[in-house]
Parts: sequence; structure tokens; C-alpha cells
Amino acid sequence: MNVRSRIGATVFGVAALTAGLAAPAQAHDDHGGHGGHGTTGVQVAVDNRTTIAFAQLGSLNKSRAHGIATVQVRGTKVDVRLVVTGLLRRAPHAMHFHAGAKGKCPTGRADSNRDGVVSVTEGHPFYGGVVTSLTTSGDTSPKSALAIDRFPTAPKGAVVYERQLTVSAEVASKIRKRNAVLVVHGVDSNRSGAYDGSLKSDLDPSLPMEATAPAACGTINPLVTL
Ligand SMILES: [Cu+2]
Repeated sequence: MNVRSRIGATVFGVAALTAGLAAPAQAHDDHGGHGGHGTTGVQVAVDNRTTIAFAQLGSLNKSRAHGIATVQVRGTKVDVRLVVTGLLRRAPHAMHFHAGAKGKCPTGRADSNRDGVVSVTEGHPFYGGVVTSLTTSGDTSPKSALAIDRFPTAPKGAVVYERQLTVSAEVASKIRKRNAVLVVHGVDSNRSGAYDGSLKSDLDPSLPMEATAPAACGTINPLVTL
């Protein structure tokens, strides 16, 4: 066990103790998460400490995309700062927190139907379902997972994103427990300069697979809780 995981075990031990003391009225359930993929519906008490976390995003589906993010959680407020480069230019890139599975990114071996692409669904056993949509405006719940008009469009192949979101206590808890994963979608597998190709998206058959397939992925690693 390394130093970070030992610190993590201590912090989560305290969280487990204090969770039982908070009144249920403190739990917010008006934002995101509940009823969506990767949630259990169990009431989780709000933890008002600040957790600072980061994610290093590596490429998936041979996308050449990579980046870095910082995620700061206080109560149910989450400040996200994200830079990703190497994305398909001038195309919308859906971005989410996924959670509720292993807190990991899939490898190429997750392509269980061997069509050459790790689809969003094939990644679910690793990163879980969408719990938060990193939209540029408006709703950030899983309902906006494919709100393609409210995601960044990477004019130069880069997304620079900064937003404060409100999440459910459950989602905040999953971030603190290293169960959440940041996923940026949209690849150009055939290097055509657009989302196209014969494969259809597993999420919405009216879209090409390229539009929704994961391009970059990173576990959100809590560094410190203050
Ligand atoms: Cu996603």
C-alpha cells in the first residue's frame, strides 16, 4: 500500500464516521446523478470539506487526445478545470464524469464486439455510467449527456474548459472515493476530418460511432482533503 492510498484510507474512514451523523435534510437531491446510470439512489450525506483532485487524461481509440484536469469538491460544488488537446477540430466533444464501476479507463481489450472501437457502453464496466455532463451552459445532469449543442467544439483541436457545477452528494462522494472518471468523447478514427463512417453510435444510432466513442479518459485522483 503506497502513501497516498494509506492517507486515502484514513480520510475515507473519517468520512464513513461523519456520514452517519449528518441530518438527511442536508442532502441535496435536486441536481444530477439520481436516477441516472451509476447511481444507487441511496441517500448520501453532504461532506463540506474540500477535496482537491486531478486527472491525467490519456487517449482512447487511437485518438491522439490527451490532457489534464483539476477537480475541486466542496460539499456538492465541484470546480472543474480541464485542458485537452489532440481532438477533432471544430466538432462537439461530449464530456462527462462517469462513476459507479471500477473508477478506471478501459483499454483496447474492452472492445468486446471486436468492431475496432471501444464504444461508450463497452467502457461502462470500467468507468461506469454518466453521472455528470460537463456542458458549457445549463443542465449538467446525465440528461444532458448528448446535448451536443452545449459541449465545447475544439476550434483548434483543444478544449479549455472551466465551470463550477453542482452535483448530488452521491456523485461528490464518488469523486472523493476515487470512483469517478473524466471522459471526453468524439474521435476521428478514419482521419476524415469529421464524425462519419459506417459504424453507428451505441448511444444514439442516428449519430456515427465516432461522435460518441471515448477519445480521452482519466481517473479523478483525490490528492488531499482539507
Ligand atoms: Cu461520457
